[in-house]
Amino acid sequence: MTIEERAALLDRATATGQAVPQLTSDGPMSLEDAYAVQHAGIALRERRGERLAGVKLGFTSKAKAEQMGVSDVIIGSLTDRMRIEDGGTFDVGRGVHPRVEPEVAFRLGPDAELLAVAPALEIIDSRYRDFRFSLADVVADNTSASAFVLGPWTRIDQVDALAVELLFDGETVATGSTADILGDPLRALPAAQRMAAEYGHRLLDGSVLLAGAATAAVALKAGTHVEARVAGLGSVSVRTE
Ligand code: OOG
Repeated sequence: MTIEERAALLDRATATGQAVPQLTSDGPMSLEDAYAVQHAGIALRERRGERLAGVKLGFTSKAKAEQMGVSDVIIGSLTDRMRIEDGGTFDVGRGVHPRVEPEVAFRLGPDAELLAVAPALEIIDSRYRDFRFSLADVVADNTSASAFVLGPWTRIDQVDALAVELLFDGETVATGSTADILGDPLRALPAAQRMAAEYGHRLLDGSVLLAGAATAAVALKAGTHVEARVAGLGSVSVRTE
């Protein structure tokens, strides 16, 4: 399969909610090719009118890396259509097998500097069967990006040891600390800059950087009030249907 054919396969899986076999089940794929597939998939979205809204990092925490058995930090793209308003709804039935993670988000300025920080929810949804993949597979699949929700923005100060909690209908389902994200989520910026330069992502003025999960991801089902609380930053929520 060409790069474009691989991107189209994953794009269709996203649209239909039908999982596909891992791309590497046919043989190995280089990280370069995997990022080429990711960019080709974003190009398909842009042709449909979606606009780049930012970037996300994956596997910045040990909990996530251990959950998925993959340890290198990866970068993916976010578009405006992936954004859900705080308190908005997410349709679980349109996904393959969506999961949610509590995160922190940064807003970037004109020189890719950090302007503000917010509590965030990221909904990830691997397009691969059984939510299983190699590093190259998940990179090609735009790092499982599906949707994201941003809470209120705060000026950045120190965000290195804030308690993070994920709640379903008011019950705690996962806890962690922002220290679990690269030791300090502020390290997400140099990490993103390095990876963006290496793999061809753009850190645009006013865009969002999702720093990666502070906990393992938790499977979503319909009819749940999902909330992330980050001490000192406040909370952000979404309702699933
Ligand atoms: C890949 C995305 C991981 C994170 O925050 O670590 C990620 C996946 O686990 O499907 O977004």
